[in-house]
Amino acid sequence: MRKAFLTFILFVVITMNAVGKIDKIEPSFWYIGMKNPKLQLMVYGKNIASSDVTVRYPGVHLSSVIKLESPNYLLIYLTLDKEVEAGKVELTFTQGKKKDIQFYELKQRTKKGNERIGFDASDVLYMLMPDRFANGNPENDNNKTLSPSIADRKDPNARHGGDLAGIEKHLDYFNELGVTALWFTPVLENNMNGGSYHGYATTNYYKVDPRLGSNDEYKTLIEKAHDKGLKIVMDMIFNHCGDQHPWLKDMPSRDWFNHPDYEKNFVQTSFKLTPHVDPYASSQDFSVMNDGWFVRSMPDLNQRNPHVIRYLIQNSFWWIEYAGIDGIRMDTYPYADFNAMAEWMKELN
Ligand SMILES: [Ca+2]
Ligand SMILES: [Ca+2]
Repeated sequence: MRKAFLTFILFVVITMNAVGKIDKIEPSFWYIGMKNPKLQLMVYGKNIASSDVTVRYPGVHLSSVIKLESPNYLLIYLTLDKEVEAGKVELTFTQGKKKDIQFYELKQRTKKGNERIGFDASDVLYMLMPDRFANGNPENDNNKTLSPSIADRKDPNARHGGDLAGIEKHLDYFNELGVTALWFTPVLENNMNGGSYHGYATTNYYKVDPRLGSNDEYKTLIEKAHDKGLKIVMDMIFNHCGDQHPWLKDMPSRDWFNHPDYEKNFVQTSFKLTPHVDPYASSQDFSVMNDGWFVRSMPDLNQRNPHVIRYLIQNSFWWIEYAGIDGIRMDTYPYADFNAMAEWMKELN
């Protein structure tokens, strides 16, 4: 009884001293030796914005801490010295007397940027939709934690159970065809009501959809494809995310999205791209095309917000470093901000 009471007291003390729970930090880890020494960390957690942050690690400096309009996000900008070593950076979050220490991992890169070849006009690119190509693992077809939770091949709008395991089983087939590169429609989580089997409504930029496989399976598949002389092109979308992404329910700031008052005043893109090339186009026509939402379930990200484009650019680098992708196919490119996309290309080059 006494022991149980002491355990209870200890638990209360520990709980009282912890900062409101940190749900996650994106990217979940990073790499040393990157050309850009700056690193943005997006911290998610209830009332996390009221924390003070300190950083302790040789060669890692705190540049700024940005509080957004929502109290549930915090952006931490770090600067990494050239000589910084791989290891775990100590991040301390303090709210009054409460403290939470997180260890943020910096990893070694496996390849330098100029060792990556990319793909070009000499490649034969085969496009496939992972959900519809081959079902290599029936066990991941249904997932109660995700919507839609059940695969149904009779419903054209449902998921059909195809996955990364199915692609892996058919790598020889691509060799026989003479294909040299594979472009999958997006593999990231689409926890969306309705037909998201195509993958173009991202709800987590750092996680492969579990109905297709895990992050590890994606990485392994790419390694196996490389062994067979096949490159992998990752499909990315900077223009929009899915409306079930936590950012829409709890907007980091109103300017995170274009037309944030979508519930009262929904603006859809005109899908007319001529304002890009017409020197006499009206700014109104350009704005409707560029800032209108692709569809109601795909909120339009505001890449003019420097924090948004930084998040997205880092996401590209993370997948290159983590999974070893050979190229990127960018979806809805002309619908995203022109200057921000140019920044992405220049940095990636
Ligand atoms: Ca499956
Ligand atoms: Ca847009």
